[in-house]
Amino acid sequence: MVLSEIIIIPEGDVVAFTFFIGYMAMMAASVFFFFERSQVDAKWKTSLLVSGLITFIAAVHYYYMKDYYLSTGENPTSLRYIDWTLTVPLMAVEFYLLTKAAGAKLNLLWKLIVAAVWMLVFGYIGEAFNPEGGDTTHSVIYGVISTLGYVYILYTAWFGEVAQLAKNSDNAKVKQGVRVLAWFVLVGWAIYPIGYMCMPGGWLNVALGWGPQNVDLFYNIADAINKIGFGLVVYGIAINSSNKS
Ligand SMILES: *C/C=C(C)/C=C/C=C(C)/C=C/C1=C(C)CCCC1(C)C
Repeated sequence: MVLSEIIIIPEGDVVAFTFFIGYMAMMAASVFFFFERSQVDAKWKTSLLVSGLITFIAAVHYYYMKDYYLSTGENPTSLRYIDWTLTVPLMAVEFYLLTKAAGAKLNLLWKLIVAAVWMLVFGYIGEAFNPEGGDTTHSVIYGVISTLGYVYILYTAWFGEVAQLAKNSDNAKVKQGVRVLAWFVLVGWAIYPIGYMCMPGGWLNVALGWGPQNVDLFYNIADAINKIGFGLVVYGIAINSSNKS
């Protein structure tokens, strides 16, 4: 019989620590969102289901990412981007579900998903194929192309269709909630490019000497804020506009 190795957190390894905490937090959040579905009106149950799926998918990826990081000491780039490619479109679904009652059409959802996939595919190319030796050209070019997708989503949430629909919504909670989610996209999502720039040769790596382990540190912090926080905002809207006790 082969006993699997015991995985421990090396003392002082902050990144490993955030992988473990991230895993547990995503798990706990999923349980919370799934159970709380029974407390909201029927029309909000899908939104809570999606919140729970986002954190659950992340929890499974964190389970594998922490092992990958502990056994190789490297960034689990592929796992990270698979996670995001599933969860960021689900966040677009949250925007769509919130604004649907105010008239959102399916093509809004598709535009957000295409922008998200654009952002992530080019980000992945920038990160996974970053040449060794500190040449910045590659990561800058793909980082900029990726940012176009990000800016599109940001624009849609603040001024474009999502913002307009929320404005027309007759539910004050939806109005407020969409505004809060737009802040998440502006501030919470902006943490990711900061992590990206800590890659070898990245601007923050070169200018401030922030090493590549900070890529995961920023991504883990950002994921906790954005996935759990975003879900809690949706939960807040749902519970406050439900008639159930
Ligand atoms: C749950 C995961 C989320 C919300 C992931 C969001 C990821 C981003 C907003 C990533 C953005 C990037 C850029 C804007 C440029 C550099 C490359 C990325 C992919 C890190």
